[in-house]
Amino acid sequence: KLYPKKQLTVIKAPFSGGQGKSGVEFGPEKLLEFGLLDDIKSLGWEYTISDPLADLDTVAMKSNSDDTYKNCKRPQMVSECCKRIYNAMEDAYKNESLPITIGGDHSIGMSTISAFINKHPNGGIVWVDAHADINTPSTTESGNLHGCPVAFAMGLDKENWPPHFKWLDSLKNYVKPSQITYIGLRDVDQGEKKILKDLGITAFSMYHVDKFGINEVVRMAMEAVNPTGENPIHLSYDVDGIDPLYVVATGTPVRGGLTLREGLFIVEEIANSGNLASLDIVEVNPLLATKDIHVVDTVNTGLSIARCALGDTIL
Ligand code: 5AB
Ligand code: MN
Ligand code: MN
Ligand code: MN
Repeated sequence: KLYPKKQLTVIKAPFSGGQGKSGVEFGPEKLLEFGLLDDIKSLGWEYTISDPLADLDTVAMKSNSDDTYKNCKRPQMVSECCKRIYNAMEDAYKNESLPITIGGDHSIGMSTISAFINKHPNGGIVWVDAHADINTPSTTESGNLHGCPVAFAMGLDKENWPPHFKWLDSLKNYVKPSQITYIGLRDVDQGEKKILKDLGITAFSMYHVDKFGINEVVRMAMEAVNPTGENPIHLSYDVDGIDPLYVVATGTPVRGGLTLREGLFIVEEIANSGNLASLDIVEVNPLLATKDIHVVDTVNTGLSIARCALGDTIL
């Protein structure tokens, strides 16, 4: 058992520099305001809170910076914040405390999956998302680093990395193509399709969910990244993997996504396996809603993901 003491660390990542819209930096506060800590307690877990960006004014950093490198936007602040989150993850693992990183935009995934793979070199990553987030500095058209975290954690296209990412380059392990799988894809850029294909990464799009059903897709995904059934799993959950019917308040919604139940089933199955080592819940943007109910739906979806991950069951 990975966490017999049922201790976890909530890592706050109120960060929006990986993309252009404002508001996603309020994701962590909203999840807390809607009762994340009460949910954790009522499921019998002890928590500590880690706030590695507390002394940074990331909003000011973002608006003041003309920090770009080639096509990549704000590499300096993304790198600085990701490095802090990497260290916070490392501390949590050291204390045998399950890290739950709450965002914030998905650029921070480069640090959470890197920390995971350096703690558990044989671990597997499940990335739930409408997007593959595997653009490199050469393929990204938007220049938004929340579309690139997987490529950085895999060490792809290093020749064109902004120099700020040296610390990532010096880590012992990169994520290998066999160590990551996707569920929920439906908006993948041409350059990303080529990378997924060339590297032979196992990916389950919405087509596969429709064709095989979510139960079989989760089984195949787990088999791909954890063939023995005994390795730790990191779950990186972009709430835009779920359909915008349920998750309106997010920066890059794409129609035709997972139903709420499909989205939660993935988490229930991974929790059931007993192998969940760490979790990210990202891209909740409470400012991107025209009605209060949109915020309520989206934040509650994030809370449901957390509860399922901690072993909550319907019966
Ligand atoms: B998210 C896009 N592929 O690179 C790009 O929300 C979208 O973390 C990225 O999944 C979406 O800008 C990033 C077009
Ligand atoms: Mn996404
Ligand atoms: Mn994402
Ligand atoms: Mn998004």
